[in-house]
Amino acid sequence: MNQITDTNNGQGLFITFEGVEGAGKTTNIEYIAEKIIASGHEILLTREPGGTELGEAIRELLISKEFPEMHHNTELLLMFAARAEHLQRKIIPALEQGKWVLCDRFTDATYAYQGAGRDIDQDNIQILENLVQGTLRPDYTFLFDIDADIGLARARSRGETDRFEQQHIDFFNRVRSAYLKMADENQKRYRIVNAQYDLQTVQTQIDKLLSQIL
Ligand code: Z5A
Repeated sequence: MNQITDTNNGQGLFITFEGVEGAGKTTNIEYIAEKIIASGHEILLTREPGGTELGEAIRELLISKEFPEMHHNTELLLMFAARAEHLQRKIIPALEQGKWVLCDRFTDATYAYQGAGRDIDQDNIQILENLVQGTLRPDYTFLFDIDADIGLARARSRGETDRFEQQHIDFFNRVRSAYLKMADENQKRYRIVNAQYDLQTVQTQIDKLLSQIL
């Protein structure tokens, strides 16, 4: 049987978190998870690339500086290989059990990083999206929007950088613009958080946006 579900038929919600590096996704996803649990829902908190044993191994290949010259198509295919595993083993089963799936990055990251960042044709990304996901798409996407400069400075202040974080600022400016364009084109799905402020101000925005969903 084809394990790709055409739609999110369970009662769970599929929520993804996007933005340039250092925007605060990882920090705030925990905060959001606590709020959703407190409102009585079971959750699966996960991330991409990764989320399964195989996916995490693929993640290591992708972010490692061991392969600085990885071909862009290889990068694209590895992202979707990890995603196929993640969907079949974790995301779809959780949604079918009625859980809310909170995923730190998903396919919009592919459109932003491999599409706008690496200049891979969107149509080719869409072919892989349809192959791997069927018609399953996130119900909501929180975009943590921040100047790429500020986000990168935050990310780099943590210490060692990964293969992506070594890209030129122009790359991250293209990524940010691609996210803002997707948000504009998918206004029902997207919720934009201005991530430039201090954490408390960011979380006040999140509370407001979450109250529309919970
Ligand atoms: N990637 C891709 O190319 N294509 C794809 O399809 C997918 C991914 C799915 C790994 O992802 C890489 O994979 C990623 C894109 C690529 N590129 N890189 N690098 P990742 O999600 O693991 O990596 P990341 O986005 O770089 O994570 P990050 O740097 O940890 O960013 P973040 O999660 O948005 O930020 P954070 O960890 O919550 O916060 C960063 C620091 O800022 C931290 O020290 C916080 O304490 C601090 N922080 C957070 N919020 C604030 C506020 N409001 N004020 C001040 N300081 C703050």
